[in-house]
Amino acid sequence: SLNQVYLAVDLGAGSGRVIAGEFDGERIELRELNRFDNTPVELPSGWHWNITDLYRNIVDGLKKAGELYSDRPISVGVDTWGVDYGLLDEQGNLLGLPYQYRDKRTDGMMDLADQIIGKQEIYRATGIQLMFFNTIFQLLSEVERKNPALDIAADLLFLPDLISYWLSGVRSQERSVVSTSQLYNPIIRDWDRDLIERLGMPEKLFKKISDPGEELGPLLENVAQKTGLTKTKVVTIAGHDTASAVAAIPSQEENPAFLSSGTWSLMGLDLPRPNISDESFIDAFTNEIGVGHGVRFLKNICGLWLIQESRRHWLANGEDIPYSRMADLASEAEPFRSLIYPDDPLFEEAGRMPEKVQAYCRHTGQPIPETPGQIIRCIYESLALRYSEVWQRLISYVVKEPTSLHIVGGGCQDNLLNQFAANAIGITVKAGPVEATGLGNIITQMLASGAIGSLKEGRQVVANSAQVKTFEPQDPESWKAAYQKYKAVLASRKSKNS
Ligand code: LFR
Repeated sequence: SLNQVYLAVDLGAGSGRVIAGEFDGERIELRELNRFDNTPVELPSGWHWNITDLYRNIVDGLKKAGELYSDRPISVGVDTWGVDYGLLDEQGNLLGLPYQYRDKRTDGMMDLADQIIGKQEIYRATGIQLMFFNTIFQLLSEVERKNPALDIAADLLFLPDLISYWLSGVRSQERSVVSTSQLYNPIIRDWDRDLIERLGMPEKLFKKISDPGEELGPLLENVAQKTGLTKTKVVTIAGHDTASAVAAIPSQEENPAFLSSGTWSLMGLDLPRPNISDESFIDAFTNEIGVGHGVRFLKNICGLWLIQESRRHWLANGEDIPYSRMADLASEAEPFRSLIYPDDPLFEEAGRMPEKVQAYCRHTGQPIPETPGQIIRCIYESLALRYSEVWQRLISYVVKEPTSLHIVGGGCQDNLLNQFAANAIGITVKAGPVEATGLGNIITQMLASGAIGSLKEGRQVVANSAQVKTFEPQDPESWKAAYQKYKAVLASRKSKNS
């Protein structure tokens, strides 16, 4: 019987992993080969990813694959978060450490781009919601400060492209992650040369775009030697992690609704073509590109970032609260005591998250959450209410309201948050798979190898492979009342800020 092995490298903003997927013709069985923290570093130049440490961990994971499977793995694909990139000179030398997207060098850049081009025009060209960290604003800051790296750069590689280059020696710009740059036009299916030129960016950096499922080449000699993976090919997949996660929604519906839950909560619909209108601009919905030009019509919601950062803060102050314990603490706390708007700019930057939550509550005249349990509960409930708010806008774009919401990714292990999401939205939540991104990465490699014939088939394989848990909405009256309270808090924040 069939027994194929594929390898997936999946880097998230909080942690990375290398996994193997064994495909038996029906199901994929996953095996984690290496898991490691991803901790950015602050240098005098700003916040950067520790990219060489990540790379070393990736090679360690591949070594493990070689030990387990010798030269059997067919291919390896790399996905990471979006928007971030490295610049390379002609010889392939990296010109400076890639920046972490929350680095403050983008301050003021959205306003500048607004003056040069206009926000709505940028949206019309790209279909991407304007977020301060998009590549367009990062690069504009480099243009503005006349970073000499731009003069000698021959290539701009997004992080999945960069890792794939280090593994294969082949440089490419893959479409899904390219689409997160906000310099890509999904209608003409190419870079928006007009935007690039008007913003003074070096045009030579924007090359022919590759698609998910293309072969880049064998592993470079040094990697093949170290790992024993002498026959494994590096292929492009949907290098943007969210694109890979959405490829793996375990559904046979045409336009399933999803919430990809990790550092971010990405809520949206899988659509066949972009939906770019004045309305979607005002609602700030994005149109990112997936496998086979599929469109993720979604909005970024500040997701478990608030929880991750709170945990990090408590840990630094000597209190280690594991994620598993957090849900218990939250369940014991009083419901709907205080609420926040999770996407308030106050929470964008790293650091002192519990204090920021308290400050928000103080500012809006609510009881101040004191204990970790109260703070976590406040974050969970507020997130769920924000989900509901975004959902109501989202479904206004489709004729037929989806009958369920698929929550996938690491965050779907959180049963309490899944239940709150079902309650707040009033819809059936289907939670799983946890490793959607890795599975989406692998089924795209299976498309490339010919093991499956379509994305739909791939989703069936995922459905065969994954554990999916269902959550039905409960307690509609309290959640309706809570939603009113949430809206009142938002209004009070607004009036106090203006
Ligand atoms: C999730 C994600 C989001 C993107 C954000 C920044 O990991 O890729 O889709 O908006 O990170 O790149």
